[in-house]
Amino acid sequence: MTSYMGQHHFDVAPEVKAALEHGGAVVALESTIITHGMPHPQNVTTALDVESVVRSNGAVPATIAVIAGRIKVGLSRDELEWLGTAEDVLKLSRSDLPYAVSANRHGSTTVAATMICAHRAGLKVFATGGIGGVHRGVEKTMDISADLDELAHTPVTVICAGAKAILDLPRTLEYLETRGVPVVGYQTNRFPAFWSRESELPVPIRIETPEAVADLVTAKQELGLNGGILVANPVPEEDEIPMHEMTGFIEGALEEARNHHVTGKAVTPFLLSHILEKTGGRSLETNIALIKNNAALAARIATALARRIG
Ligand code: PSU
Ligand code: MN
Repeated sequence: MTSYMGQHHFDVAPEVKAALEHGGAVVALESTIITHGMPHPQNVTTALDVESVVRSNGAVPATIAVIAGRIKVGLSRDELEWLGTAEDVLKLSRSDLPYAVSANRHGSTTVAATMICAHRAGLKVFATGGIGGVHRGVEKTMDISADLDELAHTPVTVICAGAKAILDLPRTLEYLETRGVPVVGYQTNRFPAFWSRESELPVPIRIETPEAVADLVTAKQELGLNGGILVANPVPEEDEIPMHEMTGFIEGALEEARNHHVTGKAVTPFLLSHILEKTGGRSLETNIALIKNNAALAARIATALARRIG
């Protein structure tokens, strides 16, 4: 395999290494969703199911996390299960990653940190649930997820179900446009809102097939334009919670967060678990369904890309 910066901090799983060496399709998966996004045991079963969805769509999964300061690209089943209940696991974004490495800490990687590690190891496609974005009330808090700047910098294609509807979606899209990130609606004209298939926002680019997404990735690279691409893939119809049903839950969660003075990194996990409780678990079912749906599409895009590169 080609060498890359900071390589001695990485442990790439043998199966992932072999796939990369043969120009095979690999899909990166994040781990914050396991440690901070879902309760146990659904976090572990979902992580394992998502890996099998990637496999059944022709690619090798590589879940990324930091264990005792080592950046793991591809977790074993034991590591994944351990992560599902482990304590003292930091939520790592770009700003936290070097500390977790230097201090031999455990950490789960957000979209931003997963993109960095994936890119270093040579992975080009990454599936997640929903990216972080511009938070509502940004005029007061300045809370903008580092996921957005990472998309501007790092050449990885991220497949998501849009941004979580707890965010300020119009500002999230504006920010991505400013930072030069192509935002693709996969078979949709509207930016999906995570639990719901549609927001009222038009999506800048509509693409119909994994091959056409691979064409876009290739053209961006050929033009020497840095940074990633965001592919927004709506949750399947039978699993969605329509926006008008979500609005009340979202507003309730935001108010609770304000009452509890929740700030910084804790905001997203707090809102997700509050919504899970108030929807009686329905939001979790939707979350699980959309991640699997994204994993399948990511594997098909990775396969289309591998065919032309490999
Ligand atoms: N999507 C989910 N659940 C999650 C996240 C995304 O379905 O837990 C995580 C991702 O790791 C994302 C992070 O990068 O939330 C964003 O956190 P913040 O808003 O603090 O940047
Ligand atoms: Mn934040």
